[in-house]
Amino acid sequence: FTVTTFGESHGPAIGCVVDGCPPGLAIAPEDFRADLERRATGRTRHTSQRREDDDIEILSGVYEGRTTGTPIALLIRNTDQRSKDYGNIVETFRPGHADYTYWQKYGIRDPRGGGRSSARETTMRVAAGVIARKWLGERHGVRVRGYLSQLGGIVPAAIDLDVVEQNPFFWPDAAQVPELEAYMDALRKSGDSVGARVTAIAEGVPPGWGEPIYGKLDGELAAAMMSINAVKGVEIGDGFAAVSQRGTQHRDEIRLDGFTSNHAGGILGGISTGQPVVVSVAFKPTSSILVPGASVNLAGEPVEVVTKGRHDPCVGIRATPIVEAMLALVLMDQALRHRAQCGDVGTVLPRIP
Ligand code: EPS
Repeated sequence: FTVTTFGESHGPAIGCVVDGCPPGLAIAPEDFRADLERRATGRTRHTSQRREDDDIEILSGVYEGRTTGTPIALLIRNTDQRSKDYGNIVETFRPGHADYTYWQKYGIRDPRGGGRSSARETTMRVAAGVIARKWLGERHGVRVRGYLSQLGGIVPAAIDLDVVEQNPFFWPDAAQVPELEAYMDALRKSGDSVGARVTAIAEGVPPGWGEPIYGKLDGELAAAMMSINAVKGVEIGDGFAAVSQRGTQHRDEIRLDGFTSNHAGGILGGISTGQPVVVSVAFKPTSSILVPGASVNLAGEPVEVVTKGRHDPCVGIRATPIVEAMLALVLMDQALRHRAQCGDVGTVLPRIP
C-alpha cells in the first residue's frame, strides 16, 4: 500500500495516487470534505488566510462508488494562489526555510511560491488518509483521533477528546481556549511564529501489526511523521521521557484483565500490542515570518529577510488531521502486510484487552 503526492502550492493543482487499496471500499467525494475542512487554511483568524475550497476530484480507481483495486488518483485544483506575495523569492533564502536546501540540491527556484515545501502538500496526505481511516474503521474497527498537545509553552490542563472538534486548535481542554486565542492574537501581532506538538491515538488496533526488525510499526510511523513538512521530532508512547524513567516505571505490567498502563504507546518490538497506538509529533515554528532575519542573497551579499504574505503563525494548530492521516496510512499498510504474511493467525491467540 503506497501513497505519493504531486503538485505545487502555486501550480494548477495538487494530487495523490493511493496504490494497493483493496477493492470494494465505498468512497465518494463527500467522504473527504470533513477532514479536508479540518486541515484547511482560511477557516479561522489563527491560520493563513489563503482560501481554497479543496474540492476533491476522483480521477481513477473508483467505479460506481467503490474502489476497484487499481490506483486511486485524487486531484484538488488550486484557486487562490497569489504569487506576487513571494516578490523576490528567487533572490534570497528565508532563514529556517527549505528554499535554501532545495536550491543547494536542485539549483532551481520556483518563483511562484512555496512549491513542494509548502504546507499545502499536506492536503493530499489528509485526502489519502480518509481512505485509510475508512478501511481501518470498516474492516478492523480502528478509530484514529488526535489533539494539539502543546502550543509553545502551553500544555493542556485536562485531556477530553470529546471537545477537540469544538475549537479551532484541536485543544482537549475547553477551559483553556480563551487563553490560546489571546496567545495566538498576540503572536500574530508580534509577527513571529511558534512551534507545537500534536498527539494522535489509534484505538482498536489488534495485536500483531508491524514487522519485528525492518519495517517496525514505530519505525514506519517515525519515517511517515518526519516526512511531513515542518516536523522536527517524533515520540512513540512516553518517547523521550523514557530517558529518565526506571524499568519499574516504564514497563507496562500485564494482568489477566490486560495491561495496567501504556508507556510503550501500544508497540513492543516493532509490533502492536493491542493497546492504543500513541504517537506525538513536534512541529517547528513557521519560518516565513515578519520579524527581520539575517540571510544572504544569490550574489553572496548579506541581506535582511522579512516574509510577507498569508502565512501561519503556528502551522501545528492545523496539523492534527495531518498526523491522524499519516497514522492511519501507516496502520493500513501494516495491516495489509500482516494479513499477507500471517493471515488471521493473531485472531486465534488469546487477546489481552
Ligand atoms: C504556506 C504558505 C501559505 C499557506 C499555505 C502554506 O501559502 P500562500 O503563500 O500561497 O498563501 O496558505 O497553506 C496552504 C495553502 C494549505 O492549504 O495548507 C507555506 O509556506 O507552507
